[in-house]
Amino acid sequence: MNQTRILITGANGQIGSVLTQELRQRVGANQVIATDIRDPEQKTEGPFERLDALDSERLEQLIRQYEITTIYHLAAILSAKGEQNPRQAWQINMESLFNVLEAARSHQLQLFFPSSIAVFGDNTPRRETPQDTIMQPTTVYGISKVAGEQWCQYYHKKYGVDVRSVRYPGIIGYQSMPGGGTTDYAVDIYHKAVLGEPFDCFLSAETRLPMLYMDDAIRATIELMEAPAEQITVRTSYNLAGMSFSPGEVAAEIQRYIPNFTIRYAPDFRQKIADSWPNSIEDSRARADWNWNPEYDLATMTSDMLENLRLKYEVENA
Ligand code: AKB
Repeated sequence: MNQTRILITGANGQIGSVLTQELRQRVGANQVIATDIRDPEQKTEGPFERLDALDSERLEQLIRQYEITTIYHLAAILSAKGEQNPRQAWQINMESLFNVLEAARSHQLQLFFPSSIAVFGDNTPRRETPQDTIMQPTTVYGISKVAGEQWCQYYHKKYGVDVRSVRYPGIIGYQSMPGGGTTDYAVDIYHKAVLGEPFDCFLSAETRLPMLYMDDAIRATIELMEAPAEQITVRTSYNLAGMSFSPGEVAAEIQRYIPNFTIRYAPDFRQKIADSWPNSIEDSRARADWNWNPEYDLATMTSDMLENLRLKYEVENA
């Protein structure tokens, strides 16, 4: 059997940077090729290659050079940023997906494609949103994820590509910063709290959204990819749930540790996006097929976030 050799696109991003580290620990630093359109801010152990995910020739060259067996395709334009230039977001998200799907087909690679709760829209049932339901998204990012899921299933059915996917909710972690998403506030708020600053929230106090702690998100991704193929019954994308909370609820949880923390609400264009997304997600297929089970809730996540961010800022200021 070929040794696992992994290529990650968007490896400098919020999820990509943490996933790269975790995979390197599991399979060896040199077995994981981190790629991104920009150089990383900090050098990490293991190979890094510049790759614009739109450049199929360079992708092909790296796959051959490193004898890649698996791709995690994390490069994408997210929901809020995508609305600033919808055509460009569509082009980047779709063309880069075609590049990795084609590479997976011709080299028989395993492929991970991140979908999102953004596939749902205004007329989707909001509470406990089911796996199979109405998907009429309101953002170009959401449209690209619905189309992407369908293309993944197509490549699986037509060409036998082993492509797997989850619909990520908002991801919260202390290790990295998100960029261009609607759920980004839920990371920023912890940083401001630890720095002793007030937080201006671009969503209203009661906007409840599905969220997932980074540790759970990374574990879900790897567990899905490592599950036996016959257990994978969904080749579009799995619903995935961790917790749900609103800005008001997370602020109250933070105030248990930092009583003088303050939050002000100034909803902007992202409010409309958030209002079109589910409040909570029903993820029984992921639980049944590959034993998904989240470990963190709002309370345990908040305690871990605050502890780790305090350490991080202490080290930086030391
Ligand atoms: C975003 O807010 O755009 C992302 C997502 C939910 O996919 N975090």
